[in-house]
Amino acid sequence: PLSRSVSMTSLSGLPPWEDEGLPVEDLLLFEVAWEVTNKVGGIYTVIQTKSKITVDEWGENYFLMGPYYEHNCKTQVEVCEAPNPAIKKTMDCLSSSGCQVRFGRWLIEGCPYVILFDIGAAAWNLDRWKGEFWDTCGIGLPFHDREANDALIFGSMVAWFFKELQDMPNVIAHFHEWQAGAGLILCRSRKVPMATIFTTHATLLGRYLCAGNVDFYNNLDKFNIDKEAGDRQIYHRYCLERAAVHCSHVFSTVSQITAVEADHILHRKPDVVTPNGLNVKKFSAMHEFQNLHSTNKAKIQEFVRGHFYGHLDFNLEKTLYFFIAGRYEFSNKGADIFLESLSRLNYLLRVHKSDMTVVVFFIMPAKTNNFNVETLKGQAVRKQLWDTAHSVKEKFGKRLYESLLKGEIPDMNKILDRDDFTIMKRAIYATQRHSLPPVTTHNMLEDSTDPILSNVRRIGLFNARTDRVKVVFHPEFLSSTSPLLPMDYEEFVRGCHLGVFPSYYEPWGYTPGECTVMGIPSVTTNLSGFGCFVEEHVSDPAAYGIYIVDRRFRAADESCNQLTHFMFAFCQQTRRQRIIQRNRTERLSDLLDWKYLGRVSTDMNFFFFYTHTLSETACPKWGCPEPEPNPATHGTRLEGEGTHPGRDATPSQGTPQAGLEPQTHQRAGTGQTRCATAPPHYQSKEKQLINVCCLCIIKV
Ligand code: G6P
Ligand code: 1S3
Repeated sequence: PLSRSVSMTSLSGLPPWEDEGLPVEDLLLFEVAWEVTNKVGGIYTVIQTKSKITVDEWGENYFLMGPYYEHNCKTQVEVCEAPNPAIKKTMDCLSSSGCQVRFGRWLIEGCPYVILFDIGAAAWNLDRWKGEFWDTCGIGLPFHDREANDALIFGSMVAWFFKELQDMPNVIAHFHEWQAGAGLILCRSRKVPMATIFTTHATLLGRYLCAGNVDFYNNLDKFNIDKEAGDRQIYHRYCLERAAVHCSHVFSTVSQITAVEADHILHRKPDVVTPNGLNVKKFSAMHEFQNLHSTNKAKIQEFVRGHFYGHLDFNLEKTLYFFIAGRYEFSNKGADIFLESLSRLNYLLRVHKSDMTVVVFFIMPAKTNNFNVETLKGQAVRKQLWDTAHSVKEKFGKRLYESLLKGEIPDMNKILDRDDFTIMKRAIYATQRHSLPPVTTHNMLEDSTDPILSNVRRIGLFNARTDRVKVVFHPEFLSSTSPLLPMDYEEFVRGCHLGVFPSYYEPWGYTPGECTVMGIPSVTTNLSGFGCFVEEHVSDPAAYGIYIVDRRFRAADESCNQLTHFMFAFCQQTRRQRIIQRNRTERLSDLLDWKYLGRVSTDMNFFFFYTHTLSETACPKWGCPEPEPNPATHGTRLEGEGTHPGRDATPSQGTPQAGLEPQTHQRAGTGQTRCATAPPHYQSKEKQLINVCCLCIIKV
């Protein structure tokens, strides 16, 4: 049992991990996820950004577990021997039975230890492990579902590892998402003495249902979930996910909205919500991120010069760059309403005779067959113009210099000779084109059925000269080694003006948060975990460059109008207003820092062992990190205090704005004042969590 080496009472009355007499150092924390060293989606970002604060807190006792892929390991991991003898012994035991397990340090901030399991090398066990899994929990996996089979191999190895790790008495294992779920189910069914957490970052069925154009949130309680999962041929995966949820001691998710979804779809209310954070790096000089915007925008402008060659009849100084990026889930990520709104924005800019142009980038990976010729030609033409201008400039400069040396002002009509004019004319002629600048940068394998391209055709946004909104679909993630747009994602975001993420299904959604910490305004929705979090914590998000589209209580058409209005208003801002807004946006970044949000996660882990000693007060010591208040909410008005002094002028109105107003600081009816620095959802969950964790200890 968990309590084996942990005293159940703390004489000092302090939370036990702060009582020096207790053997906290015996605790080992494992985080298990398919995306450890293996980037597929957002879970990689969660683990990678959280690792620094977790290592700071857990030191040598923290281990990540993931699948071994040779390329990932070679490029991201420094392989070494496990310093912990118990772990080494366990790994040797698995290796001697024919399984390959690697140990090393993941070369990211914090350099956490990783234990990687070679799925391919253990695949010969698959049939046996499938049989065991069936005998254990009655879940059968079809042979054709490669992902589910791999998840089972991974889970079986993880469970085997924990079973062998008998020398360590106090183990906490945190499993992420259904792909890691099999390990949890097997550990529990084999009665391995450990505490388990399961975090879902999205429900399988939720994702599928939303992608199918279902009115999801208004029908959460009405779905026949078994049937829906069966209809979509994911019943086995769904069973695996649901079993993991119910086997875990503590079940958590990343946002309140996904907590409600999980309650209906997985039939368990999460015990705690742990919002996703980021590893925020502050520049010592405030203007540094503004400079970065400028230099990175210049790189995007270079691309645009090439892509729109022959059609550059818009002013690049009056051009704004919008973008959407992420997994290519057309309606879940809101690309559908974005395109519709762009068509309306185009109309508005045209009828208002606006001199602004908007270039919109869609960065969503799809099946392609490399860059298309027209796009590559654009960059070649731009390069040729640059080379021509450069060589003429050199000649011009040399002749001017020689003339000045002789004490003469040269005749400007003669300083360039006939040849110079010829090469300049030829360069200009090369910019003629008989087609419109392409919408997509790549050869699409499913061009005729691709949802973005089909909708572009429907709304007619073909990059015509008269269009004020131009579209560039880049169906591949960005890379600084690309011959077309040589920028990595962070540089690209910094160079843009607005990120637009009008998601319908988004348990958290890192993209707008990433924009925020880089000082770039963004659009999100009240159906995304991030959007709800911001709505809860910031009193006027739009003034801080976070526009929240209402997709919950409005019809799609109304949401489109709202999004159009946000974008049109953004286009009407002056440069000065945009600069002020970026400053305000960047100021919100502390709110999203793991430094503060991480306390929810790490303290949750400690809870497994120590909850019994916590007094159920309104603000237990673990929840209130004073004297290190969250700067984003610190200084806000507490009950009975005066208002916070005004900050910058509002970009649109030029009037002073209040700071981040607390939503409420008093729990209704209780008269208890909530600590201004602790996240409210955490506070409201504390009692429930205490009960849950006490139960966990009893269960184990
Ligand atoms: C940053 C730079 C300024 C530049 C501005 C352009 O603030 O520090 O030098 O003028 O970006 O802003 P814009 O919104 O027009 O890209
Ligand atoms: C999921 O990744 P996704 O883009 O498939 O997990 C992310 C991390 O928690 C979350 O931000 C996102 O909303 C989910 O959808």
